[in-house]
Amino acid sequence: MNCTKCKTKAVIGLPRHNAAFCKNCFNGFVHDQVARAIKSEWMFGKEDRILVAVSGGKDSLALWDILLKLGYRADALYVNLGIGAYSEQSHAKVTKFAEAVAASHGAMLHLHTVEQEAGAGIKELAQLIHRPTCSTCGTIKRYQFNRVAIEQQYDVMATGHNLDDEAARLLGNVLHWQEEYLDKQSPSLPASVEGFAKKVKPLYRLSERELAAYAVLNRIDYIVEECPMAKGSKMLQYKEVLNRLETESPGTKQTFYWGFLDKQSKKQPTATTMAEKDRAVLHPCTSCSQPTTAEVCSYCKMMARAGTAKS
Ligand code: Q46
Ligand code: ZN
Repeated sequence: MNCTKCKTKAVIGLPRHNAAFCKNCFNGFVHDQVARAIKSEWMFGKEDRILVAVSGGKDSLALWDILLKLGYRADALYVNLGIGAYSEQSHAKVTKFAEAVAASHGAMLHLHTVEQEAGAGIKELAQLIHRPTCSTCGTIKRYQFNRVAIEQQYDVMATGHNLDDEAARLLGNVLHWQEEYLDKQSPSLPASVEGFAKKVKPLYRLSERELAAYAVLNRIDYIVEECPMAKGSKMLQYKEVLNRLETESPGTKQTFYWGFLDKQSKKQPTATTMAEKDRAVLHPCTSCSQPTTAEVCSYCKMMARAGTAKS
């Protein structure tokens, strides 16, 4: 198998693009897909400061690497969830990577430790407040990323969601007709109200397999294990189904998700209408000032409940 572009020996075949690439041309392909995503969705420019949400996994570390190599000003935030060996290992991978990019690009890493703030790791905290671990985790991560982005004056927050993540999420939203989620499933969500950071997903054009190959070829040392709490999750089931379809018909995930984005862009209420809707229902939390639909935001409620349960 030879590289479609330069005809030297290929290291990876991409059936959905009907192509194969050597390492250099594959890196070029990956960088090009990210650059196209940033441009077509108006994500950010060279002057903007970007905060990348990193977990120690391949996608988020690859995203940080790619943005820096493309010449963007990108720092990162890692939230240590306090899940035993998994968090210890992912924390170590992130720190090692951050030291390398601090030296080569002057980028920096912000850190938030759940145990330090809540007095318990994510599993114990979820038990204490009688909520599922992943929804507790989601609330904490969303809150902390937004807080750091706003407090440290980043222009935009970027996450490592890839094509597989977005296609699986779309399948879940369609299966349950979650219209509100469908409306907001976009690779670029504007900062609709003051106190909310703009959120973007620059990897939405690349598959999980392509990102794993990018990480390996570029010697990015990432944590291979998934978070142990993800076991048996609906998202993993949807990914499995989509993978089976993709094997039978390469390009299925892309057609499904990009097709959805194309239709959304035609019928989508404009960013202004979405912002108007948000402005009508959101106001500052009386405890921390982050925008919320209730009087007190769900993060502050959660922390208060954890405090009461412990005392
Ligand atoms: S939500 Fe759940 Fe993930 Fe948090 S506890 Fe792990 S699996 S990390 S995206
Ligand atoms: Zn609050």
